[in-house]
Amino acid sequence: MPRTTVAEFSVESLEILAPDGSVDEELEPSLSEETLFDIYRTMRRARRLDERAVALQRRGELGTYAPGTGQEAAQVASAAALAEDDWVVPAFREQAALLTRGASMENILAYAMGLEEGAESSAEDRALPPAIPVGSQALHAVGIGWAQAIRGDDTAAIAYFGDGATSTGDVYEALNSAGAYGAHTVFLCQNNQYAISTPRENQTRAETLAQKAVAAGIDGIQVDGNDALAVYEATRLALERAREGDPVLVEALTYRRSMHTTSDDPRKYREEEEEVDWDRKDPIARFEAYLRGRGILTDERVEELAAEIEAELEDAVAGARETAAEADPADMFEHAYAETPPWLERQAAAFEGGDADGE
Ligand SMILES: Cc1ncc(C[n+]2csc(CCOP(=O)(O)OP(=O)(O)O)c2C)c(N)n1
Repeated sequence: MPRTTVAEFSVESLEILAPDGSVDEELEPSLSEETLFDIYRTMRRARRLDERAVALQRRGELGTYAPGTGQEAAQVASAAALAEDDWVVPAFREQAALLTRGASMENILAYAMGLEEGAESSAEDRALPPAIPVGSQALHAVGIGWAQAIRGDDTAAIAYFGDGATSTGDVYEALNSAGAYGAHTVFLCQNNQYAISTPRENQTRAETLAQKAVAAGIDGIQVDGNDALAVYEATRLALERAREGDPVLVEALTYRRSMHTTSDDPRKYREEEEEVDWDRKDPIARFEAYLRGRGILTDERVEELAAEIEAELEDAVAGARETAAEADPADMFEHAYAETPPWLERQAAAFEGGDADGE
């Protein structure tokens, strides 16, 4: 039997806005000025929220926090492409996507303070609570997308995860089952170049992460994740396909400009030069240059917006602090089980009695 090529593949990459903000007019999506401004506004809100959250953590007011700084276009522009009745399935760095979805800064901060109340609006916003086990949420999004396929709904689910997650069994299984079941699922991989201290090059020998779709028989595309227009367009098209039962993997090339979490120091494993290089490709600066070029943004509007965001942030911090002050620490025993197992009851009783070790 002769040797023949039985399968070949290629991976496309999409960029619409160059780092200097100039646009490829042939590819430019026709978005209203209002939508464009909303995307910019939410990116700015997300960045300030990150800055404030890290400062609050340093003061001991927040638990561990994972900033999405640098990934605002990948998150906001993709979430902006969703329809209201689509579902969002986030990991732990998706504050920007959740803000786009309608979550309040106050709830996000409350959640980061360890308060369950912070996740309460999730169901209304059609967003699952953040998944901490890396990659697990990709399967949840397939479950939702499969249900949508069975029901014949014209909706989709989007799973957010990182480059590191693409090495997990859960993500491989999710990609494969989405293809096999025709799930209405879009996989939005934010390749931010690091999984804690593991650089992308050590993660896999695959040339792109988008090509991981190929073995699952589904479409994969790479997109400049710091280009809000390209992310929007790639996600919009992916969602269109997913609603028809053709799942898509989108690899958004971006950079985690800040720390992995507030317990990490990136200087231990990466060079300043690399960070400076990516600073030049900042997604907000690039989008701002484009909007200024189109006359949608002026100095005045940018200043007004900055003041609005500060006011929103102040209210959010005050609200989250108030919720935290009223919270009963014993609530931590309440949410994991429908019926509290005896060993947890013993711990709760010991906690109430002042014996924090619980045994
Ligand atoms: C199953 C599992 N293993 C390990 C961890 C510890 N952990 C937390 S984040 C992380 C790296 C995730 O990297 P990536 O998927 O690239 O996402 P990013 O943090 O860059 O957003 C690891 C290993 C975890 N949360 N879950």
